[in-house]
Amino acid sequence: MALRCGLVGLPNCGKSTLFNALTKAGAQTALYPFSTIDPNVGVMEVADERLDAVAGVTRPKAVVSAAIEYVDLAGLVKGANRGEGLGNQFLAHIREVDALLHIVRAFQDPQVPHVDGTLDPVRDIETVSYELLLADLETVAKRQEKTSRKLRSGERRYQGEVEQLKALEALLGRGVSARHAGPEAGRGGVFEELFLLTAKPTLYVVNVGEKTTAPEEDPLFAATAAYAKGQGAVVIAVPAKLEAELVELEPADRGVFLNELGWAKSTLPDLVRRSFALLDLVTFFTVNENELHAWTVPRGTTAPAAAGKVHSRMEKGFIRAEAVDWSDLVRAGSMAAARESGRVHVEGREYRVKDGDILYFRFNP
Ligand SMILES: Nc1nc2c(ncn2[C@@H]2O[C@H](COP(=O)(O)OP(=O)(O)OP(=O)(O)O)[C@@H](O)[C@H]2O)c(=O)[nH]1
Ligand SMILES: [Mg+2]
Repeated sequence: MALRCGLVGLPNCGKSTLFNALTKAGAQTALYPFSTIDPNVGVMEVADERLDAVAGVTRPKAVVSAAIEYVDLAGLVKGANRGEGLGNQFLAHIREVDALLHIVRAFQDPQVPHVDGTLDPVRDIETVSYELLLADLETVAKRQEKTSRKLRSGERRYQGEVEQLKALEALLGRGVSARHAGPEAGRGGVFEELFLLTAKPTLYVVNVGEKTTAPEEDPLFAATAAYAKGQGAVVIAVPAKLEAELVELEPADRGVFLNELGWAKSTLPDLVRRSFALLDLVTFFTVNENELHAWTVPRGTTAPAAAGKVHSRMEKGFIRAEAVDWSDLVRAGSMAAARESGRVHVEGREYRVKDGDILYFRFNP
């Protein structure tokens, strides 16, 4: 499982520009064969200073970072739900991602037309959300038809599903995304089978111009941030074009270029970190003399399931795991020293993997 993030937004808001910046930034050290991936999918390695620290102690021959796949989607337009623009085919692509980066335009550029004529990121968020809501309402309606048929033919157990679908329909009808569903409409039950578009964790990315070096003072960014806050959503300002230019430079020249334009640092590491946080993932590491490898799993994953990420045989034959926090290993200086100081704990099948764990799996091969 590589985490998949889809870039959505109106045409010309800067999705492809940001995509290029993200995936080229990742390509520098990437171990992934880009040529075999769909041109609209790119892999970005996740920089993780814990990996460097552990590698300093364990000296592996290779280090494999965790990765995020970014999917550059076509621009969404009004009426996508009725098949306009790329319509339904496009909506199907959104269904396949784990999370959404919803990009809105806040940059001024007379050369780049805006589909609605003016700059208004909050309006743009609502335009796109409305299309996603319509698509979800259709999904719910289709399922309602099916469920009511079953109910009529006497299968009483579908009564609960009917109630849940009604509650979901009412929620979406009020313009509320499925990810904000309360207990009666969602999670669990039929909710999980619908793969609703508005159920996906969403991060708002405001594409500010390269001149907007203090985004919090920018009225367009501030308005978007206030809107996102009202939804409990995270928002981040990114100068997409500047980031795309930055990755074309030699790493050594980037700092100077940024500082000349008044930016302290690239915004991309923060964007990547937040994409990760959005899905509530934890990272664990495996290490041997050959390789130090970072893996990501949802919070709450048990030790055998984590072992299964590494190899299915490790999950089937799981016996126990030895776990040590990465910082304890670094402080101890070696695995042997960490064991001696009692930092390594033995865990069984019920253990839930913690962020930053280094795990050694014992298994029956
Ligand atoms: N000045 C400026 N121009 C930008 C910025 N970001 C994107 N652009 C320009 O806006 C135009 C559209 O950018 P794209 O990245 O292709 O937009 P998109 O969202 O992928 O558009 P579609 O694929 O048509 O939906 C291009 O000419 C970009 O160079 C920015 O931060 N500043
Ligand atoms: Mg594009």
